[in-house]
Amino acid sequence: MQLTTENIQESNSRYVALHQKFFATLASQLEDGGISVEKILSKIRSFQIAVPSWALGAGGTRFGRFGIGGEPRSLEEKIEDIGLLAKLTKSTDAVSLHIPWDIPSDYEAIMQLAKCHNIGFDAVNSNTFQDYGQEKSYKFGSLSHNDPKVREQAVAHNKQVIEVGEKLGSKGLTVWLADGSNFPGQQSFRRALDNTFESLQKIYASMPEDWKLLLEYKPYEPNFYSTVIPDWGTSHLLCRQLGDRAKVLVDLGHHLPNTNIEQIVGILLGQNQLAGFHFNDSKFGDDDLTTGSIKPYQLFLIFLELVAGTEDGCQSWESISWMIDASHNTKDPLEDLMQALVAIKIAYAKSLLVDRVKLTMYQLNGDVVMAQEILQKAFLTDVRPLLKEARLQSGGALEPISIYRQHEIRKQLIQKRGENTRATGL
Ligand code: LRH
Ligand code: MN
Ligand code: MN
Repeated sequence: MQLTTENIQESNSRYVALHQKFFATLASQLEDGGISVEKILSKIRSFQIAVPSWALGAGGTRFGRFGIGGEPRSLEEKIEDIGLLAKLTKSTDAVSLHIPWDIPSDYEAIMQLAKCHNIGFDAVNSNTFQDYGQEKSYKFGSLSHNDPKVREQAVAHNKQVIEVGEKLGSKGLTVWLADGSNFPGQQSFRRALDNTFESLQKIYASMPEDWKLLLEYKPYEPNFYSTVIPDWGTSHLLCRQLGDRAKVLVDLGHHLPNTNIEQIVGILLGQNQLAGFHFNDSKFGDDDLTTGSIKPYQLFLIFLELVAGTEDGCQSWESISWMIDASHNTKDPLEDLMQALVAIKIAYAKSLLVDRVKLTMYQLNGDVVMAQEILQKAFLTDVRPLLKEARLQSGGALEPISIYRQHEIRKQLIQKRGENTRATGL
């Protein structure tokens, strides 16, 4: 299963004439409006979003799982899948590993393979939300557990994850805690948080100097009454006490319905406290739906905060980590990831079109209508020709999903790996 550069060129040749027509029209419109298309293209080209190792197989719900066939059977095959995404989309250059799901058996070999596919290693993720044969159970928590022995085990696991990441060249540890309680009275909120802080301190202390700790929050699930780190405020509180290299990770699905996520992003960025993102979309909760499939306007507003905050010097663009965190019950994960990568870049490109000088002027003048008009003008621009041009310039596919289907990649994967393979993950 290899798509060659020639395959991509052949596919592109079918679409390029039409693309050039659309691109030329948009480019001249934008240039007339004083926007440098080349600057925007270069930003779109260089923006890369990591893919998590657990997004390459079919996810499931507690009611069941429907395999898609040809799912990667090993870390090697996961990297091959991401390599294909990278080749077609030119929008991802890293994998985020989850330990113990993805412990490499041969580090040299795995790094060599990743290099061949132009893939690096993003932040590593620890797992203290499942029992996978470790001595003590995480049924009643991990870093927050009442039993110091369980806490020690969970801290030791995180240290081991750091060691794995160090060998691969990762520069960050992502911690998501499932810890919490299912019923009132089950847990002391304060004791649980104090224990968590103490555990995190030990983990933070064992991180290399050039690493960052990305601390996730989530209001509920798998615990349904309370979660030890339920919101960005609690995550931020812990990060502030831990030190400069601990920052808040925003997973878009980890909010209660209607939360103003763009405001959270703006505030965190303003305080230099934003570690990065887990992109997905959500209708009700942590639905892990394709990024941009439900609330594309919200995603645009989030990117506007990011562009504004970084342009204003609150935090550098490079200091923020970008990753997709989604799970697919009904779609081919590779197609879904292609859709997500496009949706993220669409939101980014649109946010770059916002005339921030005028926006600030209207804000200062209290002109609510015109401020909104500025946002609408950018949001309603069809920026897809810009994304296509950026992909074309980088050697990617003009129509990634079409070429994937034309070459029947999933069918090939099923032939090679089997109908009933199951990727490790959620
Ligand atoms: C928690 C979460 C977290 C990861 C992943 C597997 O809901 O989003 O970011 O560990 O799931
Ligand atoms: Mn997440
Ligand atoms: Mn999640």
